[in-house]
Amino acid sequence: MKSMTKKVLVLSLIMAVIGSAAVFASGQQGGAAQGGERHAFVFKSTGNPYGERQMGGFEAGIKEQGFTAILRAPDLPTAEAQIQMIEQLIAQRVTSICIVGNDFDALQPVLTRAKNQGIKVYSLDSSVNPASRLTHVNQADSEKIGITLVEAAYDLAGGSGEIAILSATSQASNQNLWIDYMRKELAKPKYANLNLVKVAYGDDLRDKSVSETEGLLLSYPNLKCIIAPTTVGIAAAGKVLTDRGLQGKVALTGLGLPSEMAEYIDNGACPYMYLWNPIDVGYLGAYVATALSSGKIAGNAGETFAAGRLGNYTISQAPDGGTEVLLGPPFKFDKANINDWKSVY
Ligand code: RAM
Repeated sequence: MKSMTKKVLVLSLIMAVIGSAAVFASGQQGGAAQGGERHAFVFKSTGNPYGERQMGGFEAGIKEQGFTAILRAPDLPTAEAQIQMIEQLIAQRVTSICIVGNDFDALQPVLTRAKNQGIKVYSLDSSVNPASRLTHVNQADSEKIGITLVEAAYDLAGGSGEIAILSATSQASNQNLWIDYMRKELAKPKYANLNLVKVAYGDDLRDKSVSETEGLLLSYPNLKCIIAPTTVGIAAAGKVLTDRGLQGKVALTGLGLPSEMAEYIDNGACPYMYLWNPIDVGYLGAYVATALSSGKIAGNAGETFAAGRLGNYTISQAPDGGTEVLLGPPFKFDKANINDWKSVY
């Protein structure tokens, strides 16, 4: 019995070695096209339902084109953890890497190495700097997100008073960009009586987001509104406000998943919020991957490609000097429509 197990083990070891040798050989011949393309997606961290939906959309888009999707996410949302994963993907000679960046600049050396080996590198959701990417899949116009969230806070706070932001990590480039646009908007005379007292960081971790919300309530007893431009943060804040019965006293808005926020929209803790379809963001990424690998696009502004059920897209100039593919406008969720969406994503 024991020697039988041993034989099986040895055999599977030999097969694994032959298997990896084959992958290595095909990679050396630029063989993604020969052995089937393998497209990788690296999200910010595990345990984020938004990230799971993005990865689901990516996988569906890659599979329906007949290729293999490799999905990765580190335990913690750090650049260091993503660098290790990208090193592994370079060693595996994947066809493309889609990175949801935990840092704008820190991934540049490893992503440059990937690009130099012929791997098509692009970012999605949370961008990396233009030198690190061929293009970026942007879920919605970043400036519009910033302006929209400030307008919502102004409305919910009744035009004046203290407001705070509950963000993801302090390095998350998507949240930081939205916050920059929020600050620009808040500088306008219309918002002179709205006072941004703090930007707190829950790191897209549920527990930390809960304690940061509690900290905001303790430090700022007159707080009128919390803007959470992260699905993890807004859900945590919704729970804290609900548990403390603060509906109607401290309003919550931001970017949330309908499935996680329906309860807090219904009970009034979050009168309304915004998002886009994370499944579609990932799905669009899948078509950027194959348009890059087939040479249909190189990532330059003006190039066009077809993205399956989503239709045609054109690459445009991004405000950061690189290029991007824009999915569409953010969508508003409130009591009137949340029940139609909570089972979708
Ligand atoms: C969180 C992540 C993600 C962001 C959404 C809105 O899930 O930080 O990157 O796009 O929120």
